[in-house]
Amino acid sequence: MDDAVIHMKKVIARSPVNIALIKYWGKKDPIKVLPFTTSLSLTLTDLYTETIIEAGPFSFYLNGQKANEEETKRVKDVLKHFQDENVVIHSNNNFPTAAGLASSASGFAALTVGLNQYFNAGLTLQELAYLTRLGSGSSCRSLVDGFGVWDVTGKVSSIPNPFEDLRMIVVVISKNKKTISSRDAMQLTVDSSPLYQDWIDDSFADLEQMKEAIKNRDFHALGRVMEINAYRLHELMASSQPPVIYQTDASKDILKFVRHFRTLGHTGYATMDAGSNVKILIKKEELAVWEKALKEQFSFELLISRIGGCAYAE
Ligand code: 2P0
Repeated sequence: MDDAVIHMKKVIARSPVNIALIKYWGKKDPIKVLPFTTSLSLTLTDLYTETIIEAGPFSFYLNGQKANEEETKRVKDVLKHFQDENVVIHSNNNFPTAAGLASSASGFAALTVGLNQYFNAGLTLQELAYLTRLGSGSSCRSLVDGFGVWDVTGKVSSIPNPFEDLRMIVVVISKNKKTISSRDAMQLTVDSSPLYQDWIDDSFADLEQMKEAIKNRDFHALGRVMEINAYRLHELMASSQPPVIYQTDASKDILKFVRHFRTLGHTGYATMDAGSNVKILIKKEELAVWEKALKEQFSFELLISRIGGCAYAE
């Protein structure tokens, strides 16, 4: 291919957010970004990053603005593994950035598959997983559809999703950027929490139960394990020195609401990540009833997404 063709090239990549049902929190190998525990997630079809890659002197724009030094450095950490660095990258999220909605995960998955396409690099799934993790560990789970599994050896695989018509409601409690990044916070936890070994052990037990629930198409079992794992994550974070607290009173109110609403016979389970927002996994047929109740009792914005899909480029 001659230079003229390369310079006209434009690649558009898109990646959904992924939400972990079994969480990742801590690196055994920070250089290769290998986790202490195996995590498992679902992608959110309707919350995604779209990334445009074109030729030009290197620059990186996030939601229309020149990205800061830290964000740019992480992009370069991935980009330097490709043919050259002469690309202009525009990355846009269709949801609030850095509010515990895993924007860096969808962002890096879109970037990596986009660069792979742009440079015709022909990388395999595991090679893409390795590169995208350099930007954001959990991003490798957005490379696959179904339940994305990222194991302790770094391998990414997928378990087909046997549940039809699930929905995730994201209760947007705060759109503010978090005060401590996941990357720094999880390292602090690994270095200082007395509960860290217990977290590892419990996490593998949760994973086995989750796999069993998926195999049995048992939504209640899946939801219960998902919720327990998230509660445990936030206890673990709080046991760090100094404590890492992402939950706010509003988050706790929503969690309480979810527990209460279940006692009224409704089916839904909550999870939380490195931010104050709460995500509720429900069955589609109950969407209207959950939405109505949440809107009646709270004034938070709700983002509703279908489940599934993975990063791709064209
Ligand atoms: C997860 N989170 O499993 C967990 C749960 C947040 C809470 O992975 O340091 O962007 O780049 O590997 O993957 C968010 O952190 O962090 C995250 P790095 P990442 O989804």
